[in-house]
Amino acid sequence: MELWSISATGSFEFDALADSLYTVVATAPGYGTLTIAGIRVENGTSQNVLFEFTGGSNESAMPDQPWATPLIDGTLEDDWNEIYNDGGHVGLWNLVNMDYDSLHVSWDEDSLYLAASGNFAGTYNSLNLYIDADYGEGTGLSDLSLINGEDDYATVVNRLNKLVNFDAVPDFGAEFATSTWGHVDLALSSLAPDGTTVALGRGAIAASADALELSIPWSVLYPGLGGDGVVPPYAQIAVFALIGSNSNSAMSDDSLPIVDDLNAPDSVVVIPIDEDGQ
Ligand SMILES: [Ca+2]
Ligand SMILES: [Ca+2]
Ligand SMILES: [Ca+2]
Repeated sequence: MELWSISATGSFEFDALADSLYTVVATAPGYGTLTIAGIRVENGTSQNVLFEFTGGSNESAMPDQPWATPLIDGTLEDDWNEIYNDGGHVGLWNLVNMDYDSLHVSWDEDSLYLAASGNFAGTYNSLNLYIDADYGEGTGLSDLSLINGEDDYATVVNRLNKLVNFDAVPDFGAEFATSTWGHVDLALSSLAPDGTTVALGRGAIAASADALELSIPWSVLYPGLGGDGVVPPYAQIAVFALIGSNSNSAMSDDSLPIVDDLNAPDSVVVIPIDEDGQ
């Protein structure tokens, strides 16, 4: 048997079959089994037999390519993949008071890893990241004003910015967020569509004067899939990052990605996780 293709549309060729009647049984992950009987091979003639899988679909897939397992320690090593760079854009709060440069991603079979680089030496502001686990579905929180919390910097939830509405990016809705303070007070929270937050105990997060690094296990990102490093077919993650202040009611105009209107961003950084659906 010669394997010609295993793509969405492909073919198999069986060579040198003796004259006979054949039955072919075919399966595809997530679909039913097809049995085609009565295929007659006679006098060396060739036959085309069409398999058409219908109904059903894959429920889970593997991330396309495990890249690396970065050390989450606040130092950006060279095993990250840069996915967005703001081209040297400096916000109105200038470099002394925190400024993002770039966003980086990696993953392995266990976790998704995200990092931001920049000038994070200032101690009066916070690094906010909003993470959409299923970009394209429009699920999650899109109006950050719904997040509960006081207008101060005492907790992650209080620091999460409340000024941004993602209505202009209808595919985006955040399921997770973090907000740092002083490079030490930082944690990941889940976000519900109504603004409810829950602190997450799993994953790692670290920050320094020039990098923020974090990990989220796939099992936390996609609890409905039961773990084991699986993701939804064609999964895309999206991220929006901003510099917040010592209250949740002010922010720098230096974000990832850079947008015209920080209160109503019209773009986010989209990260394809699975492109082959399996
Ligand atoms: Ca590191
Ligand atoms: Ca910048
Ligand atoms: Ca979402």
